[in-house]
Amino acid sequence: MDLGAITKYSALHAKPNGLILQYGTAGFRTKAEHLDHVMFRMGLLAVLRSKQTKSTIGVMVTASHNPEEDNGVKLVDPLGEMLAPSWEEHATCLANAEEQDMQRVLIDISEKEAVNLQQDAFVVIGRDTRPSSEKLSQSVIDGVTVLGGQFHDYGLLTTPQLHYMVYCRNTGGRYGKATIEGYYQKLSKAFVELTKQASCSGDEYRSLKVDCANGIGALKLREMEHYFSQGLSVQLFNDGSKGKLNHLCGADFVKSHQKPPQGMEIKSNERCCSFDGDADRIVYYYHDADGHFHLIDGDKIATLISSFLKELLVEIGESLNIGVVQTAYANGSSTRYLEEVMKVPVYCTKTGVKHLHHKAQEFDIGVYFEANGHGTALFSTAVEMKIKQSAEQLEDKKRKAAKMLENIIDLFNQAAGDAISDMLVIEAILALKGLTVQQWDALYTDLPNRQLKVQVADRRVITTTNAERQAVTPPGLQEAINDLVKKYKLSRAFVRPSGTEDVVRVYAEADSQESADHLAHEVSLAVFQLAGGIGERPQPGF
Ligand code: 16G
Ligand code: MG
Repeated sequence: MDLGAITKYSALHAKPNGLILQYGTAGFRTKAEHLDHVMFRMGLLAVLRSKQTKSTIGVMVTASHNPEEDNGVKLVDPLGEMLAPSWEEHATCLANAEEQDMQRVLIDISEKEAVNLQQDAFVVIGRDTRPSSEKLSQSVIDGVTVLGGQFHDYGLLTTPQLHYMVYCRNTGGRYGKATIEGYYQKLSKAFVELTKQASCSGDEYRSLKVDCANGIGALKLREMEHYFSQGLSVQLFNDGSKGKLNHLCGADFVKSHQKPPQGMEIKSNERCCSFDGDADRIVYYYHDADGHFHLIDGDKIATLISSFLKELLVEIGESLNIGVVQTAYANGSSTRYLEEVMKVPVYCTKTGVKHLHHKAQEFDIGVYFEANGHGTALFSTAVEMKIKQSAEQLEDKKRKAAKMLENIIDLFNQAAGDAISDMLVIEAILALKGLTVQQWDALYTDLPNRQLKVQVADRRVITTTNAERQAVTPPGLQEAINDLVKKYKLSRAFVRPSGTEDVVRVYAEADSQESADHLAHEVSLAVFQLAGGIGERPQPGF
């Protein structure tokens, strides 16, 4: 380590005194102007992680669905996963070290993690379309180079594309080529082969409206479009040519406001979807003939995908273990449908992609989705081999199903939830099964639900267990929630401290919207009273 050079460069990316940030569920995220030192230091940390794992590490500069003025950064581990938890702690320590302590913290991390400093390091970098992203990713590069790391700057990429690049580079090209063309070709080839099998080929199945949140998804989808245009024609909205990133549009807006994005004309029964700002989430929706808006969220996406995979397995005659992973936010109707109708086992984990991803790896085929639209399907290597063999050996109908499954495996981004990849999977399944968006939506009816936020002095007073479905502290809170839930039919409620905002989140569902709204409000009051609410008491009405 050239300590002199580190000190010199670090001074050019000086940390504002007293600023404390935390590597949270999705890395660091805050106002862009506070992030320069964090970027430089994450460049340093990525080099150490790369040396330790003897693998390529990714650094993504994005703040996903946050407002345009924010930015953020996260590190991507060798197989495309989120950074290991012990390194998240290192990231927090390094980002918060005052200028004079930074070197010591860096040396501490290398010693604790037994990093061989002689080892080569390679880091790949991607960024979203925020005005601040280019300069911030340059600061990452400064950090990488001052520690002697090699790097490749991919420039503008969606978050899942960067995960894909990391995964490709660390698996000797077996997963795919680590270039943007490699990504487009791998996914499009699988998609076009799949949709060739579809007997329904009307325009209804071939066109889709996509709200790109005025973000990176628009650029990448436009580049990719002609690779798959035989199978699908996409019409892009909020493509960044005029509107502001994530403003009144995008998957997060549509999901949380339960209404269509601005800037998109929707005719009745047209299939529409929204990406978020870094294109790792997707939700679908449509207007019915009466002009009512219907949201098809991550739960219904998981249901469509896992049902289809299960049907294919039955056809091939393979009894592989398939599991669906959700969080406490999954609508109760989706869980019931999957368990009782589809007979697919469902598991619940804490919120945050890394928890779902980890759990999904336990199955031959693990499908995971958050209700907010982030998810994918993971296939174990053994399954992939088995399916490839079946596609060679089986006869006629079985062979066709095995071939489809083979294409589906290629079509999923197994390194991360990916709006583009998920979109193509969904479009292929709808075309193959001849399902309209309304028929898909009718698989089950969502229970009415409501989400609220409560301001408290310190949200850490709320601790939870049982995948966040029960509060352990403060004392009396869970008992209060239990009593409130008893008042309503088909009801359920839970509270958890947010990992990305300084608030407590409240979720309630019940047999009617009115009941869900009441229950959510009453639970908010209980949180306010028992967990140190600040500001105005929660008011009824939304
Ligand atoms: C982050 C997570 C997302 C989760 C959300 C919850 C990743 C990549 N992203 O955006 O999965 O749903 O946080 O936010 O893990 P909350 O803790 O504020 O409710
Ligand atoms: Mg995102």
